[in-house]
Amino acid sequence: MNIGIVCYPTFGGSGVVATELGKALALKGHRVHFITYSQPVRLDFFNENLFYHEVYIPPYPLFQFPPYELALASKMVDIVQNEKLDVLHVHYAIPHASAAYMAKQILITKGIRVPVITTLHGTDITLVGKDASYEPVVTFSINQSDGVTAVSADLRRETYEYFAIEKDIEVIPNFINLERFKKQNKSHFKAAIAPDGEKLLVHTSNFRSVKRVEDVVHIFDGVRKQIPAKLLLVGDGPDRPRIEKICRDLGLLSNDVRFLGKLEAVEEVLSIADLFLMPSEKESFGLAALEAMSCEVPVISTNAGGIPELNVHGVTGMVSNVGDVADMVKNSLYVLEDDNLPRFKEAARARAEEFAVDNIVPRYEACYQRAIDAQ
Ligand code: GMT
Repeated sequence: MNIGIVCYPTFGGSGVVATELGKALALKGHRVHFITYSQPVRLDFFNENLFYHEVYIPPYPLFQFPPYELALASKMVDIVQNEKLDVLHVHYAIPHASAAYMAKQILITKGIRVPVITTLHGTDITLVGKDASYEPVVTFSINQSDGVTAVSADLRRETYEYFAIEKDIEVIPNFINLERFKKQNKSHFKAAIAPDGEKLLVHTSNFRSVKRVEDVVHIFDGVRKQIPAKLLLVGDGPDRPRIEKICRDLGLLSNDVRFLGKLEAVEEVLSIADLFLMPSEKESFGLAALEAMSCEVPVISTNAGGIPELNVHGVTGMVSNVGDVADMVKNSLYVLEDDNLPRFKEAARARAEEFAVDNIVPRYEACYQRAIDAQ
């Protein structure tokens, strides 16, 4: 197939899933055309089936808000027409689904029909999309898509609850490259970070309020009062100054809590981790937790959104109510016990294997084929 993938090119989960999907499809022989405003961060290898088309917005002083959606729709028209795309797959409803609808209508006037698949990733529904500023456009463009997928059953449920959706929504969960995300021998790194055998707790996120990074710090503080431990924080975002202040107020030194920033090779940090913390307020799936589990790291999480569809309580980690820091401290200490940790680690990897790229990607291919056949 000739497939167009539209996504955010950033570190965010939807961009990562879209890029990894494109790479996997290209390895299977499909021609994949990425359409976005800069090179996707995970588009890090060359393959004869991969193409990247940059959306350019010519600057003009009149524009207080550059019309990205129009430039994107125009680029989609161009690429569908000239590269003879069979299907357009847009990741994250806003503004990709409505831009795709516009492109599709323009293409019809040229006698070209292309099906549009929209994948809902989470905040496009649970936070941003619900807002009255966007809701009518989100509802309309989901209903106009030829195929709709959501990354968890919970996100599917929430989409039906908050929007008047007439379409079937297929659940296709996030997936993982088990070869890249596997425990590597990084003992020198571990010895440098935790020279006295301290337990290593890790969190990765975009440091937005929905991730509740302050809970990460408080959980760590509770754990280290009981056992020697260190915390590694990967990622960056608007809450970071606030989190740094909380650390200082708690008397946590830079040796106890390390801010590692936006690391590319997160699997190297996960390879030395004992526990992954995900105390999110909302989380449609929890790709970061899946990456950790694939590296044999058990997960302490909330029961928000789709997380329990991934993290099995008492097996791959433990789940608690949002904000229940005391319970997450108790659970962390339980999982970290010598008698428990090995079985949690083993179960985490085994669970991650269920989400292997080879199990999930064929479901997207089938979804494309159905939409193409229905044209
Ligand atoms: O987690 C984020 O804030 C980034 C966000 C995104 O839209 O890129 O991630 C969402 O999509 C991921 C991939 O499908 C999911 O694994 C994340 O759970 C989801 N984030 C939220 O729902 C908050």
